[in-house]
Amino acid sequence: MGFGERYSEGDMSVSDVEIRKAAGLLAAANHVVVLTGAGVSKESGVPTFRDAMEGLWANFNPEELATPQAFRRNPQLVWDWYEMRRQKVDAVQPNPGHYAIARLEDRLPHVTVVTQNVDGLHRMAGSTDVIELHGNIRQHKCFDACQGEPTLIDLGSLRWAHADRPPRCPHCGAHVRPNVVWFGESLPAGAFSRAQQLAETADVVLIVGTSGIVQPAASLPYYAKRLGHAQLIDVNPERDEIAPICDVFLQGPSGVILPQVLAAVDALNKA
Ligand code: BV8
Repeated sequence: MGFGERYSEGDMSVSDVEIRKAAGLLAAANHVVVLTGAGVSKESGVPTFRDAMEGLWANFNPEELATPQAFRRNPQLVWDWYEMRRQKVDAVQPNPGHYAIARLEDRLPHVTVVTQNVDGLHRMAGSTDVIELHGNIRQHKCFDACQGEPTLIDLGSLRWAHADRPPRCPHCGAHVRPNVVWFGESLPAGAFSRAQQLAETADVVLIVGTSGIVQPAASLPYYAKRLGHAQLIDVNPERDEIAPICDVFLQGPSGVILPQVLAAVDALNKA
């Protein structure tokens, strides 16, 4: 869709006025934080966290599997779930929404991506300042953090029998696990505090593809609005928890909406 065409599907439509308002806020901004959730990767083919799980995982609840308790109880089951998701992520590419976010860096002075996603697609799309609040599914670490948190382990350097999965830490023999943040675990040291500091000093926070449910990530827009001076732009096909405090709500898929916003920023910069 070219700039100027309205995005509309069913009862969703985003007017040029809303696109231009969002572009005007971004074009005037010095510091921008882009807060993303699973929805920004949906058009790459990565199911969102709340999408129904399929196949043999259909009977499991992600929020129960993504916990240290589940891993202790059944390490092989949790390992297999992450291996399935990692293989899905390895097979996909960034979508136009990721690329539009990356290209904002060429148009604006300071852009930082703060993502809840573990798929690594923002960096793959070219974003250079990315805070991965919940870790990265392509990395692995020792479950006991025997050399400090995180004790990262190169899976390629290990040899183990498939039947004995998950593999064992070469230092201490504990299980190897994905380097992601599970429910009930603290976020990587410094990641959230930097994200919070950036949110409180941002001129604009662009919120893309998050239900606004998972804490503490979901608090960042509130910090930006109440402790800072940020204008908030929300991009989501559905009205999420954060939409009510936002200055602009662009209802639609980010892979369609964000390229239109980028085109509108360029049109303003040319004017
Ligand atoms: C913490 C990595 C402090 C793993 C994830 C009891 C004890 C301890 C803590 C808690 C507790 N009860 C509650 C909590 C807090 C808990 C929490 O928030 N729970 C929720 C369920 C209420 N948080 C934590 O535990 C956090 N840690 O609090 O530490 C602490 C420490 C110790 C003891 C006490 C306290 C850790 C949270 C991190 C969990 N790990 N990921 C993995 O991926 O397997 S979170 C996981 O959920 C994903 O990262 C994902 O990003 C996130 C879900 O959020 P979203 O990204 O928003 O995804 P969702 O599916 O919800 O929404 C997608 C959206 O996209 C939708 O709105 C949809 O409309 C939209 N969409 C769809 N298509 C598109 C689209 N948008 C744009 N374009 C499209 N095309």
